[in-house]
Amino acid sequence: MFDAEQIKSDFPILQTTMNDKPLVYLDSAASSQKPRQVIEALRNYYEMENANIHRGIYYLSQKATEKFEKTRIKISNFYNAQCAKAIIFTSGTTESINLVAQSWGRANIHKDDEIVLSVAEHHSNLVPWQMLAKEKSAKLKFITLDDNFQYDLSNLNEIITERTKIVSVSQMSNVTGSIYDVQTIIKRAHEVGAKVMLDGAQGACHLPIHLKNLDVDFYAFSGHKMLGPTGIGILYGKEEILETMPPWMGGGDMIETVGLESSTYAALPAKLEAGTPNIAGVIGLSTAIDYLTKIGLSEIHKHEMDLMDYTLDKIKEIPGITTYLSSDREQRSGVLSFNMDGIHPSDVGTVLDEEGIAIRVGHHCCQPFMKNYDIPGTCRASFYLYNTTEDIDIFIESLWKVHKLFSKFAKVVS
Ligand code: 7TS
Repeated sequence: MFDAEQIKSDFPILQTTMNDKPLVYLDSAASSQKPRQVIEALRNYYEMENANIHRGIYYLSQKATEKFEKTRIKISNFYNAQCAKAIIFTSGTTESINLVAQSWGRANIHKDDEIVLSVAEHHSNLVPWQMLAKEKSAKLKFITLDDNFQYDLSNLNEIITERTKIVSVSQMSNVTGSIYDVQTIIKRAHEVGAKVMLDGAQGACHLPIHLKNLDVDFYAFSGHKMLGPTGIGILYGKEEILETMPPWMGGGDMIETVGLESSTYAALPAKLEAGTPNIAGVIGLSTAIDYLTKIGLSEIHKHEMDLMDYTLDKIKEIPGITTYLSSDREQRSGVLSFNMDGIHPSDVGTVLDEEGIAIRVGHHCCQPFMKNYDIPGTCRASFYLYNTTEDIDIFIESLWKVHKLFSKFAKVVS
């Protein structure tokens, strides 16, 4: 039985206050909070087990190495990946995408080749490809959005063609929470021999994922959005593709033999993991996955959908609210972007902050998305497993306060 109150009690920060009000945290799309279990795992590692990995002959180093490598297997199983070797530790989604653009991209993208993205991408899945396209004189093409905040796939065969080398799109929007039909995109890309990378920064923490069934070539995500520490992320790649990729960064751990003039490289996954990795981050992420496994990603998604239904029911009573949301319930998640008529998103965020409510306002690192809809930004409330209907009640009550405050102000100035 899913019990959000019980879950919430595992998160120390959610027992604290912000501006002297109980904290209502509605910004999990930016970063999730961490349960006591994850914090304890980090503390235990630093207090009892801290050592570098893959190099020590002594007990502590071997223990740290074992925990580190077991986590790779755990992640592989949790997301139904091809194999543990296909899981590469990075610092986050951003680094994972840059790794693919710089390693696979530099080796495989040439003049006039086409890279397909969407207009809804986070800057992390836009800028690395712009840099590559500039370097290689390649062309960027974009999937647009329809009126329902979904990818417009009506002209997909014209966008993804024989010239396309890679398609890199997000699985779930961090602005609208839209769950996209990525299966159709993957199928079309593979028809023309292109690779597909999915930005799973939002998908990996909210949706049950079966990487093998998805048949995706690369998948990137961040530990900090799924109850884990900051600075740890994953790049999944099909083993046969990762095998062909040149190393991106050079250094310790990624070599087989080193001479003064040249070196040979280690096998996967070490080839793509130069230097001392974020060992504590991996150990914390391992505990985060245990926590998510215990609750279940399907249950978490269902809870977020229920919270969304509850919120939509109440928010529509407030005059002048515009929401940016797919009309089909099945294509939504626990992210709600909205604007209040005549009130700047920053003003909404400031009043909510005073009420102890954390939301994000602005462009959410998706400036082209905002340009597409000709808006300066949105207010965004995003839910996770620890949010309760009581959080939503406080949020809605505070939006009413914003509405009353600014309608009074409008009367004074008119
Ligand atoms: N892609 C998507 C879809 C994201 O939502 C984010 C972070 C990233 C990539 C980058 O992840 P990072 O962990 O490498 O930084 N999104 C947000 C957000 O919506 N608000 O703050 C960060």
